[in-house]
Amino acid sequence: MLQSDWDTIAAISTPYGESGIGIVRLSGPEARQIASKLFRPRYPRKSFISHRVYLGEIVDSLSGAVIDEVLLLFMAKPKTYTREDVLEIHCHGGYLVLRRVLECVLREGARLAEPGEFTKRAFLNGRIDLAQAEAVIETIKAKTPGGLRAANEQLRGKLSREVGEIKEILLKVLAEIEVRLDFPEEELGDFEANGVYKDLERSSALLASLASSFDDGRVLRDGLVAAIVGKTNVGKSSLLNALLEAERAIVTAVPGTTRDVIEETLSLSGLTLRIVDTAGIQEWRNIVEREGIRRTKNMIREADLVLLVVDQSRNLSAEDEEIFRLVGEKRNIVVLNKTDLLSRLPRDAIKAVFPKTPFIEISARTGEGVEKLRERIHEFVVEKGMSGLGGQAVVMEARHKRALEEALEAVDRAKKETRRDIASEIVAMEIKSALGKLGEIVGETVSEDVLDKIFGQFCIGK
Ligand SMILES: Nc1nc2c(ncn2[C@@H]2O[C@H](COP(=O)(O)OP(=O)(O)OP(=O)(O)O)[C@@H](O)[C@H]2O)c(=O)[nH]1
Ligand SMILES: [Mg+2]
Repeated sequence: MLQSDWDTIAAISTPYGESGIGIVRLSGPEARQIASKLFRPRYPRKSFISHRVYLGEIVDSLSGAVIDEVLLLFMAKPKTYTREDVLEIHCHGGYLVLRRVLECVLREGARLAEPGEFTKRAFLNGRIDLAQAEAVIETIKAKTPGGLRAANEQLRGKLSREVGEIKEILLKVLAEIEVRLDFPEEELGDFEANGVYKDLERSSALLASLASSFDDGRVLRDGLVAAIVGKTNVGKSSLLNALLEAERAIVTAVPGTTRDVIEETLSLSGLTLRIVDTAGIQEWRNIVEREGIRRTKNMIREADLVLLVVDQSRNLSAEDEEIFRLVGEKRNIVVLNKTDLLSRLPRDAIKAVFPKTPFIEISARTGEGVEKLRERIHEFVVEKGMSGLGGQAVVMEARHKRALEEALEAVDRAKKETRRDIASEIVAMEIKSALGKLGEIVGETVSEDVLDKIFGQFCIGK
């Protein structure tokens, strides 16, 4: 569709509720005309100069009533968010005011925008690619400083550039192969074939590393998860409270106090750490407890870090051992709790199970050692968080990860095939398929329903 065929869309771009300012935004060919019908400038003028702000009133064209005093910002295409004429009416941020301004705008011929339609136009008009459009959602929805930074990098085109570099390599390879397919009688030599293989190897490595950055992306966006696990009554909930410095979880001397999973967040070095307190495990044969074991197992699997709590005032029991087994190789910190009580736990017994894991002695009751534990957790968070920032782009969307993996599979199949026959239709086909997958990320080759799904996640007015 040509840009000139598009209608003018309008929406309230600020959240509903009471606020100092609220904005009604318009985009499209009629924006300027609609404004001139509704807007009465304080200082009369014939036309709007682009990227200027005007003071005046919005007047209901039916009743002639003044709705609000506003600032009007007009931005002429193409230097706008959508690359169309864009108009912003900054009025007072009351729901009724905004509603009435919007109604007037719609009456003058604008259409209510669909969710994400402004950004969709920015994409369709070529101002941003699809990965950048998705970064707009990530930016709006970011809940952690790290997630915001990663979204910002993507918005500025970091991922798109890296995908573009891989595409360049693949296009070069494809050209090489197509020459051989077109001129089978020419002797093009083995040396070239070698180059093709190397290029495929390089793109395969780049694809693999980009795809695997999705884990870092998840950490940046959602924060790290630390699960507190251990048998009943060792002081898991007490530890959660000590870390949060708040009485969040119920603590009692009765084993089995915590029944459900409790989650709280702690902010460390710009990253969010979600701490999860779990139900302790006891009496293994009991049916309910078997459910407890299953849940603990899942928690351990999903966690980035396990805080394994052991009561050092008692010797190890079968339950402790079972939990050690569940934790296995998972990254963990062993927390020996209740140091205010007499020690009955030989430290060697812990070392024997976790020779490489550091252990920290604390008393959740007196607070002794808790700061040290917090430092340990902090080190872990920093180490994890840093791996996801700087250097390579971080993949934030599951959609991108899937496309990268599929491209990788195609490249690997092509690689295998080149070993047998460099001038092969199959190699060319696989490379084309990989290029198609990469095109999906930036939106060159993407279906209408994928677009609908992506822009449907936006809020109205963005
Ligand atoms: N002396 C001493 N008692 C502690 C310490 N930490 C916890 N406790 C006590 O141990 C008991 C159990 O504490 P919780 O924090 O409820 O233990 P939990 O591991 O969450 O227990 P469940 O939820 O039942 O699995 C309570 O009576 C706490 O007061 C500590 O450092 N020293
Ligand atoms: Mg508890």
